[in-house]
Amino acid sequence: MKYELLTFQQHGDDRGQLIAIEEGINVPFSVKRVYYMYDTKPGVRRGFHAHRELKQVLICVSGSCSVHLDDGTETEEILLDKPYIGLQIEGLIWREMYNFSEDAVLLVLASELYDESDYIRDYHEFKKEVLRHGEDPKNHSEEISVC
Ligand code: T46
Repeated sequence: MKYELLTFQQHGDDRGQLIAIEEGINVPFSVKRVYYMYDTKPGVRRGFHAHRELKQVLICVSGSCSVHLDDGTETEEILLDKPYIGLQIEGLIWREMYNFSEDAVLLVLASELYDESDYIRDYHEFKKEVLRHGEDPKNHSEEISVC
């Protein structure tokens, strides 16, 4: 499964903590867009899609939430509850975010501007694209790059 957990360096002192995110230093792609979700209502599950090309890092900068990942073969449940941990995902991974705490702020760094055509919102279509992708020999040696 193409995901990595990134641990960002914390610059802490007696005032508290600070984390700096710098392109090419601790995020391995050019960040073209930042968005965040907050005030998520109890019991809400978001996402339900995959991306074709987009690379992203998800950081729960306040509170906690969980992320369900599915690459068409295996699934993983990732708990994001530390502001210094980033979940890096790219390629064909179905994702759903759930169990948001009341104070959760989920910040996302994205490699591209918003583009609806990069979304696969139908799970059956996702599975078909995973199969097509697996049959293409040029995709066999792909690895996620991490700073
Ligand atoms: C993803 C997960 C982790 C925009 O106008 N611009 C944006 O950059 C984004 C991300 C969304 N929107 C609009 C589109 C929808 O009308 O905001 C609304 C909510 O977006 P969506 O339903 O896609 O949100 P999620 O939480 O299901 O998914 C989002 C991202 O869209 C997606 O790329 O990987 O967070």
